[in-house]
Amino acid sequence: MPTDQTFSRREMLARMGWTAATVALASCSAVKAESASAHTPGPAALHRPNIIFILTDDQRYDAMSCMGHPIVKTPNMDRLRREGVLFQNAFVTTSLCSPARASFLTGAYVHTHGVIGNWGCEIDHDATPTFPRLLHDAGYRTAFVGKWHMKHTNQPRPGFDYWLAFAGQGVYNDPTLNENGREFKATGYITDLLTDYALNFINQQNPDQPYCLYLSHKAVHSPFTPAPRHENIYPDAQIPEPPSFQDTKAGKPAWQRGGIADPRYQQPRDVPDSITPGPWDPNNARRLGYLRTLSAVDDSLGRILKTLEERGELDNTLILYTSDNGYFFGEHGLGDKRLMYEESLRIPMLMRYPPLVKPNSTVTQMVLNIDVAPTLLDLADVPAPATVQGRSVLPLLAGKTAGWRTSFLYEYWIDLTDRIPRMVGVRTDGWKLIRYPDLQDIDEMYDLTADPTEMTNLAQDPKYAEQHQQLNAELNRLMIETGYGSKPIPKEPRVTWPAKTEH
Ligand SMILES: [Ca+2]
Repeated sequence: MPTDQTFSRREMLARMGWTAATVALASCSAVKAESASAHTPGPAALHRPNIIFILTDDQRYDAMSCMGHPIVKTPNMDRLRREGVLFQNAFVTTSLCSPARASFLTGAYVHTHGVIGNWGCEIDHDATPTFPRLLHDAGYRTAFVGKWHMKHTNQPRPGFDYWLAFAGQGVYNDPTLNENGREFKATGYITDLLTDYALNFINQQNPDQPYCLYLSHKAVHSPFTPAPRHENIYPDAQIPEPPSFQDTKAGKPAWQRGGIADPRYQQPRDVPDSITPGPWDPNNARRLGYLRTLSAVDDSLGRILKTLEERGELDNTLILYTSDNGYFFGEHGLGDKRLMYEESLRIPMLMRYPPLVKPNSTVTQMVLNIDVAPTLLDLADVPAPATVQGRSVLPLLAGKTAGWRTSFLYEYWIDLTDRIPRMVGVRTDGWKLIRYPDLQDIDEMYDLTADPTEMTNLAQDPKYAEQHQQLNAELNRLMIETGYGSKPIPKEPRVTWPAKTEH
């Protein structure tokens, strides 16, 4: 772990009135501390908060009422925002389920952990250890509940004391679950069931030992099946047409218009959940289903907050709420994710932990999914392994923004649908460059301040040649710095969408 992050945590603890001596004690091996005080909470237990990491699936950054969404009502997400911090510019480095999940867990870029697509790759748990496993080895009780979505098995993974999961995408109703290796058919709605098991785990914990719960929802992923109690909410909803819905792709890469010879990219609309060209439908059943499905997730968060309050441990528990990728709601005529436009790579991210987080605060720096693992390890004073490429965000919570990243690398690899090409890109605070390295096609470059809906591609505009050159150089620098290209490119699968396997 970089020294500045360790110091920042200790400085913040000191601000809270904890002396250097107690902090030093808290930094000792939790295993030793707990074995020496099995029934009396020692400094390690007191100063290492519980951690609840809640991950939703395909939730857009703005699909919360606290983000000003015109339809959806999420009172518990709003409470988390009000009592915690909003990371206003949070992104995934790859906008796709399995790769992003592996990055959350390992703190590593996709080209480092190797989970490049959704067809069943699994993390190498020894080469790129997950943060729950590291917390477990440092004395935390750990639990996984929900959607793992890498290799298509529901069997327990290393590092979890408690395991409750389904295979692959799972189903919304009456799922087959695996609890600690025992498979069974459950009855009920998935979001409520997962919450029940998560609360059971919480309620079984001993206050002497900190715990880490990773609750990974199926919702709000397709097929967007709401809980029965939410099937008819928002009866008068009129989903607004996004400003970029009528994007003609003029001036954009030819592959997006089917304009290149490569047969793979001649059906540009045939990407997952694309929207049939034509007038905007403000009552689209799929998109209404998406918003309705989110309500049970909000209920789940409310039950967790209530349980923590009842147990008296709400303020000693860090809650991090986020999503594995964004989702197009018609922007550029698209559904699904994968592309490097804002609606795809931006994610919601909220954190509540009063000792370090000011209520109703906002962090505007660019924060990534690969920052989650180092942040949670930093919080628990557990060293991050060398494979971690993200950074702890704890300094940002104390207003220490100097030296924070001003750009990041985006990567997308060939997945089940081979009609979306491999891409690399760089996003800075104000600009974005997207490159398609396998195609003879133009780049995309956007001025995010002047053109936030990314309609005008400036990559070919001579007036912006210098900007293009600078972003190219920054992209190349990031690719070298993060080791992109230092490994052989994985063999591209040739599976035509829709595939029989997961997506
Ligand atoms: Ca997803």
